[in-house]
Amino acid sequence: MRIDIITIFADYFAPLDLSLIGRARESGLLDIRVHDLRTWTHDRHRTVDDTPYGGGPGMVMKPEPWGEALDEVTGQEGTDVAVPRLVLPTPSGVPFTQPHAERLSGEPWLVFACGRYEGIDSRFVADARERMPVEELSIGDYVLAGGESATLVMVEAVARLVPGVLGNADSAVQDSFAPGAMENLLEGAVYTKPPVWRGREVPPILLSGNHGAVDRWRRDEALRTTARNRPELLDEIPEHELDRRDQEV
Ligand code: 6GU
Repeated sequence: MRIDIITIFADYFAPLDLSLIGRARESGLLDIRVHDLRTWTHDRHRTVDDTPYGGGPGMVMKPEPWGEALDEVTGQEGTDVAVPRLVLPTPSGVPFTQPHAERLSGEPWLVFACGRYEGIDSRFVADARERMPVEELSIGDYVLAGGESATLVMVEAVARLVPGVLGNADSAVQDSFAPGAMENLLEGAVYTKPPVWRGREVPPILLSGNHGAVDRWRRDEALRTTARNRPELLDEIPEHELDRRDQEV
């Protein structure tokens, strides 16, 4: 998968050299390219923003550098598809959730355009929509100073679902929010060695070797964690996915 990121803060993306994503880049599974928007300015001050028409506080990003940046980045060789999908991180976007991450992980080419200030001139978005699919996505109901940290979040959520990126092919299967039997349940408590730590024992069932009992215990734990932290998620579970034991938890 190829991912291009256009930003005025290229240094913000240094974490993409690390860990899971860093290794996937080295192995060639991910081709991530970070571009400085100011490359496509032509004035001495490399200006990317201006005051908003209609007045009001803050600054708006100018359309010209963004238009040129997208033209050049999308005109580059590197994938077997003609056009990428453009992702615009914005607090006014559609909420980004695990189904988005799954769908985007199957795309061959994504471009993230990181706006700052009060956003990018809307004509840039309208112009891009004529040539490629565009999604405005928000990572939650709070306001960040710019799209960079949101892009890091989305790139990580997407990249770990690209086949081969996770070491253990199964480890995405049991995630909270992953599709499957525990869909819509949060993962419950987990334990490792030692069996007793500061007087606290690991729940004996996990040491029993009884896989059926362990599965049942994990599901009960997931139900309890969900009821405590995200009770509204329990209402979304279809009746036929709940069994008698679930109702008792
Ligand atoms: Cl994607 N961008 C910004 N600036 N703020 C946000 C966001 C994105 N998602 C939530 N808040």
